Amino acid sequence: MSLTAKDKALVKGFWGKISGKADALGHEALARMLVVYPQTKTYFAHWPDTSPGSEPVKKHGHTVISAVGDAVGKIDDLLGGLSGLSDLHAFKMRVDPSNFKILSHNILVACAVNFPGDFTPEVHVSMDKFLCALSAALADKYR
Ligand code: HNI
Repeated sequence: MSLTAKDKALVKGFWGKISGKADALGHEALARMLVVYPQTKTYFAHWPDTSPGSEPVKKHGHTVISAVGDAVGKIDDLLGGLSGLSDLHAFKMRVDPSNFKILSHNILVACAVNFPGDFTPEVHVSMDKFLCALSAALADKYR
């Protein structure tokens, strides 16, 4: 299921509208992932706090959503563009790739909650396809 030119245009258009508020989106997505899927907390056991609004969750929400924004810019070559990040998740953090789907789901929920006007069903489909492609690229170095 590859991204069409229309998907790419919708993703870039949506991101262009929301990028000024990306940190709030990143925080909401990460905080929801940690609360709703508590098994994901095992990867962040070295943080002093994993609750919504805590400093590490805010900081890492920024890190993750900046990387997603960066990936929007690399939408024509996600495999190449994300290979370094894939290496890190596979060999340093050792994140089970099934978790990429969980975070993607929470990013979509956060988009819907924060930007109900811009997050139309059409944008929803294209963002879902984009996050699937991003997750596949992140999982590429695992084997
Ligand atoms: Ni992820 C670190 C991006 C999904 C667990 N992660 C990062 C960094 C970026 C990043 C960027 C910083 C890397 C560095 O040190 O240079 N992560 C992303 C993106 C996604 C993602 C774009 C998917 C959309 N990561 C996940 C998931 C998990 C995860 C689903 C686990 C549930 N990531 C981590 C952990 C770290 C991390 C753990 C290290 C964090 C720290 O503070 O030590």
